[in-house]
Amino acid sequence: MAVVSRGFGARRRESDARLPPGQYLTEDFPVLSAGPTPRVEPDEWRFAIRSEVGEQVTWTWDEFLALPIEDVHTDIHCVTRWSKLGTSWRGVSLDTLLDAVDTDAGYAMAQSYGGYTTNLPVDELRGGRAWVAFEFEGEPLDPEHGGPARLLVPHLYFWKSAKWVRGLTLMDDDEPGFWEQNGYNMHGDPWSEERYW
Ligand SMILES: Nc1nc2c(c(=O)[nH]1)N[C@H]1C(S)=C(S)[C@@H](COP(=O)(O)O)O[C@H]1N2
Ligand SMILES: [Mo]
Repeated sequence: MAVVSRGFGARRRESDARLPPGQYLTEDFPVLSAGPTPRVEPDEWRFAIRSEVGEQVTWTWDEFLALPIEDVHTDIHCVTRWSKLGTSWRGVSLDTLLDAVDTDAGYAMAQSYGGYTTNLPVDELRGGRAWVAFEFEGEPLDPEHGGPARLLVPHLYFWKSAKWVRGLTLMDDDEPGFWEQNGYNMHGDPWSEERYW
């Protein structure tokens, strides 16, 4: 009995340390979408990065899958206060994608099929911290969770991880995306509870 409760206590302390302030743990994977789920066939899918001077680089689905693919194990945190620990994804690093573009832009607007947008500092997309993910727990990403591909920026609140992402527009000046226009934070760090303005 003592061993069991000590083990449980140790596990709880470990997960508590990984839980940002004001968050609770969930084992589920809630679906949070502002509108209907767009259906995008892989042969219609494109991912495009447009630089601040209007130069554009575009990948088809096959070109995208030919890029270096990374396995990602990470915790995710939604501003509605659920966190999910130890999720597994596969995707292409934003470092790889941004290297294809000549840019000094400080900000990016992620654009999704269906019209969703969210803004992020370009620095937050670099350094092995952001991906365009197309697999979750070893399976193709469900349409409800953003399949065929979504942004994955797990060190920021999950609204920054645009589902059904179709590209980035790079910008010299920051501009608010969909939720940011409605009061969500321009940055969104869960560890300092940057939830709203
Ligand atoms: N295109 C799009 N991406 C989106 C959203 C959305 O409504 N549309 N919701 C965001 C929010 S608020 C969260 S918490 C996560 C939810 O992802 P999930 O549905 O896979 O849990 O997606 C984010 N990305
Ligand atoms: Mo969210």
